[in-house]
Amino acid sequence: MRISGPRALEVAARLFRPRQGKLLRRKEPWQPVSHRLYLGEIRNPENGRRVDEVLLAAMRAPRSYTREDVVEIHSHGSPAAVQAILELVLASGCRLAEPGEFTRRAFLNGRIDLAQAEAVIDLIQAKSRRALEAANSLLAGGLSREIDALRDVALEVLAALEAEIEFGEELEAPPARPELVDRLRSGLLDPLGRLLRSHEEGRPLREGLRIAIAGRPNVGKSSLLNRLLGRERAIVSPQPGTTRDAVEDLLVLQGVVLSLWDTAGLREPTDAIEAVGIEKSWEAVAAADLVLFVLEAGRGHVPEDEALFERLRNRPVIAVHNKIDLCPAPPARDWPAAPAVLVSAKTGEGLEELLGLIAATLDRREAEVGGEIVPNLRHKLALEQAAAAIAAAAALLAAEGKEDLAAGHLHEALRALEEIRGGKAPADVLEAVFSRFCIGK
Ligand SMILES: Nc1nc2c(ncn2[C@@H]2O[C@H](COP(=O)(O)OP(=O)(O)OP(=O)(O)O)[C@@H](O)[C@H]2O)c(=O)[nH]1
Ligand SMILES: [Mg+2]
Repeated sequence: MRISGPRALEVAARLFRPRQGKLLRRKEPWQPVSHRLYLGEIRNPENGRRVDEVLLAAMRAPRSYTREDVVEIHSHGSPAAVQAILELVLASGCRLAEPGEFTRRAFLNGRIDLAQAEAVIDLIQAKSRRALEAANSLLAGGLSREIDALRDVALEVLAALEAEIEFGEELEAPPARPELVDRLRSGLLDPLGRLLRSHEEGRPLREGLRIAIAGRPNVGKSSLLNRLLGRERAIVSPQPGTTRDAVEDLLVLQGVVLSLWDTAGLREPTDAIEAVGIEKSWEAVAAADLVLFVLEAGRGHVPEDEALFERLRNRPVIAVHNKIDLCPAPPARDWPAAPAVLVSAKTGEGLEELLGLIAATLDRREAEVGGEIVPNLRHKLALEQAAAAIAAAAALLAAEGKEDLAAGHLHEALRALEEIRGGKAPADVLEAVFSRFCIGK
């Protein structure tokens, strides 16, 4: 339990008795040393009854998470103990924190910027090693430093422009136009483009790679899902059209979360429910970063498969020839224009090779992203806004006499960049960020 605010220590002194407190009973009220862990107990001050044995730590302002006085109580954690302590804390003048309120205070008190506050949520929610790394780099201020560097360039060009607007005639050597335009391009637009690309390419690494398992009915899609997960997640049966609703589950590969979607077999639907299921299959395929297109090995090229593959052609696809245990001779993997693998969901043969192909997709992504810094959706929108404003400024600077307008666009770009760090972020942006937290963070 965490208490933050100017009266946090007072509340602690009221409810907590340190072990050695018996010896020091006269020295009231009790004053903890900052950043030291005390063993003791929480007592109900009304009747002196002991509620729980706890560890308590006080972090004095400004050396705390919120930069206010903070007290943390580590109880045994049973719902009853937590509830009893909570009631005593509330009766001592505290109120319940709102979701994300501690982090919001850390932001408002200037300990972290908004991008770092978001990193805290990412740390809490990280499902994989790669997501954890991205969150840590964000928390360490990686993105914030890049944004500052971009801001400096924009300010530098703006200062040159404004000097020209202000003292145009008196300046001995007004800044050369092509140089300013070039500075905007190489100093701002290029790095902005890189950050925007790493949002696109990095999303799967941070949030997970969405993989759809698709194909005709009965080719073994659900069996493949179960084999990949190592447990019976989806219903398997010899009857075509078994899977009706898309089934999702997670698997971690190379520190990245894979969210696997088993889908209804693709064919002419036989009833309304199946039709809805098949529609969902196509939605899963459209949203996927990678499609495992499952085929029945040894059946050759079935016309229906050709038609399906046609619709998948411009998506990242791996052709998975399943049921090779039924093939007397190794079948050809001659599926056009897609990496292919021969597997048996029944025996597990070829699974390693399939995982290797998926891992290669991840490696490609990782190489494309390059750095550690992966902007999130909010950052992306602000970066796009900044990029558009700078492009407009650069275009105006190519002609004479538009300095005022160009300067206006640069101011707009600066505002957009500052919103990432939270400097001038409007209230609804803050609301959106902190509402993603849970209580106590
Ligand atoms: N011998 C053999 N049988 C398999 C293999 N994979 C799946 N099967 C069988 O093929 C049948 C269909 O498997 P499912 O996994 O339900 O196929 P599906 O593609 O999910 O089918 P729908 O959900 O109807 O689209 C079942 O009887 C499975 O036991 C395999 O690798 N080898
Ligand atoms: Mg199925």
